[in-house]
Amino acid sequence: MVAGSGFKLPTSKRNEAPHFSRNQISTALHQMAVLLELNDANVFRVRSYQNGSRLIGSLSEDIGELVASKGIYDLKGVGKGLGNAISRAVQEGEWPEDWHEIHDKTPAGLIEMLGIPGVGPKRIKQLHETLGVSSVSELQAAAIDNEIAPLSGFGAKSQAKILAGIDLLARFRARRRLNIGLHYGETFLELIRLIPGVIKAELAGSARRRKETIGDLDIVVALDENDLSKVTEGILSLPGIADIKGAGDSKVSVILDTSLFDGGFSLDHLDANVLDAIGGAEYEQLESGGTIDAQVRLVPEHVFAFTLAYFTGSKEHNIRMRQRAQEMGLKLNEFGLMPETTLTGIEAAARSLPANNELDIYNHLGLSYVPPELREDMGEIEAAQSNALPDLITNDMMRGSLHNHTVLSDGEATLEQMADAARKMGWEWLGIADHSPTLVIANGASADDMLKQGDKITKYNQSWKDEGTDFRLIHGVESDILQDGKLDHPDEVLSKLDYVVASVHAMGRWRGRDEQENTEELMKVIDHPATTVLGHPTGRILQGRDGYEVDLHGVLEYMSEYNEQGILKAVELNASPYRLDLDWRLCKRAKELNVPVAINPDAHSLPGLTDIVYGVMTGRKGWLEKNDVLNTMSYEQLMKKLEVKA
Ligand code: DGT
Ligand code: CA
Ligand code: ZN
Repeated sequence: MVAGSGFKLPTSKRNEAPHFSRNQISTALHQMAVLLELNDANVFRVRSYQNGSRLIGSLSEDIGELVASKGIYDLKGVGKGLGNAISRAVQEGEWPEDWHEIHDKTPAGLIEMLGIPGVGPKRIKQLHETLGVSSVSELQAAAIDNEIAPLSGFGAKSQAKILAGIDLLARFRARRRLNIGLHYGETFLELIRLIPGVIKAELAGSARRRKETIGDLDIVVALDENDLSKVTEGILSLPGIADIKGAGDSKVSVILDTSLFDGGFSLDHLDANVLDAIGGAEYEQLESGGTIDAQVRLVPEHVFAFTLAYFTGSKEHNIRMRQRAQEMGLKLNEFGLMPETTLTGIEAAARSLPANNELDIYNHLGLSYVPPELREDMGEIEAAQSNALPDLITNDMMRGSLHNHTVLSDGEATLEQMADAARKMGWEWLGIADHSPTLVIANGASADDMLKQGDKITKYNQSWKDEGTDFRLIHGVESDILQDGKLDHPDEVLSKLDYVVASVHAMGRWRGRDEQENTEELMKVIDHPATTVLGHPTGRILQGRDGYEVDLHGVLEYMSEYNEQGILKAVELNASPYRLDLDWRLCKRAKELNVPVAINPDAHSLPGLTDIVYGVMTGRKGWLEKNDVLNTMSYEQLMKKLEVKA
């Protein structure tokens, strides 16, 4: 079980004061405030815990010193009683008896209900008292039976919102987006690597394979067997562990929460449209209270490569690998690659062929090394047999990107700031494609303003050329796809631009239609002479909403005909970790069809540009090589390609 399966008062892992960190105290106070509210406590009391939590959470001083100096009593709103409780917790590691009581008596289901976006303690208390619901599933049943709408202060709208919130919570709990999973995984991994006795440690599982969403984290650690208990203890005392699910000889299972991160958790940059699609501010609340499971496997160094390969998966890839081993009279598992033996587990491993790294394992099986991203049984085994694996793109091959926004539409940074940031990333060119007028919510720019932006770009490019600076801006637009596959802006305006990213934004219309209608309309868009790039082709928001129905195979085939004639029709791989659209499974298809892929961060801010890394990860997963993507081209090469229009 993840997120919000109940509150717990922390127990001290130290022999001396301070027994708890600033974060732990702040969290305990916050949780107490919630429990008090659920239990009908006096509002002033609730507020003092809330205040205390906020004040302590934002302290710059050390909590131990603040308690020792009695400064804790000077914090505004922290009364004597609360000050005493905090002091005792920090100095002696003990919590007040009534804090324990309230934790014990509050049903875990009510706390679980707090995880539903938009449902606070007050409403939960009311729902619990009037309808007797004590869990998320009971609440869901009540909403479906229309029992919530008639309650005072609720209504049909609130009821629908509760159902939507339950749905969001369920999706959020099941899997987490790649960027979030990696944030937890890499932070935890770095801490594990610092533990004395750890020889090496790597991320495995779907995170290492760069899947678009992650179920749980898998980490493999190599150690000397004599250090096993020391390392296990070291892992269990790391920050960020909300709960320990198990700790055996070779495996530690924990639940991580956001206290893993120094300075807390923030969603940083997020385009408003995307945020809206994943639940708005309530989504942010979900993430900051989120958790993720992590499995850490502890193995002797000579077994490490086998365990890493096994837990990297995928399961489908492993099955193929095991079959291949069998055909060679060998047995492959997480402990080794052995001639058939009756021994099992780690004992059998003593008979294993040696492997210092995964390359050795692949070579034993007559295969070339398969990069983790490709291990999905999507043809990689066959390719590894005949030395035909792709030479995958890397971050440092990227020379620019085409789809980015400025303050002219809904971006946060100016043209100058975006150009500057792109140059600092080592890029040679940057494409600016602000929104078109129909997209009012994204402050779409008028033709006039956009053409003025173009004049500015021409001027900057000239001055960079004059001073010998190897950087250029490229001027495009993100044109909304309108009714009947028409583009936003008159043709004569579009023809003045270097390129056009054509994107679906009116998702309602597209999601209300069938696959064939949508596919045909996209083909019309492709036919438009101005269309250069098909933006976020399905409109999906990972963990937010499904894309509209469309036959992308058909669309890609259609695009390939244009490319065959030398007319560029590229497909976007939107690099935002919320989209990763074109899906990696279809990147491979685009490559086979010679449809160029444009990896686009769709940046709405300076940090947004760095999302390119998720596009590169996904592109690698989709088998993309240097010549398959536009981002690896020089400015001159790209401009030459953009000049040819139908
Ligand atoms: P996830 O966590 O759902 O995002 O996906 P994975 O791929 O991380 O899957 P997970 O965590 O269940 O297991 C990690 C790897 O362990 C998986 O990719 C392959 C390996 N593995 C797990 N169970 C099996 C199994 O039953 N058979 C085989 N061959 N491999 C398995
Ligand atoms: Ca996993
Ligand atoms: Zn955009």
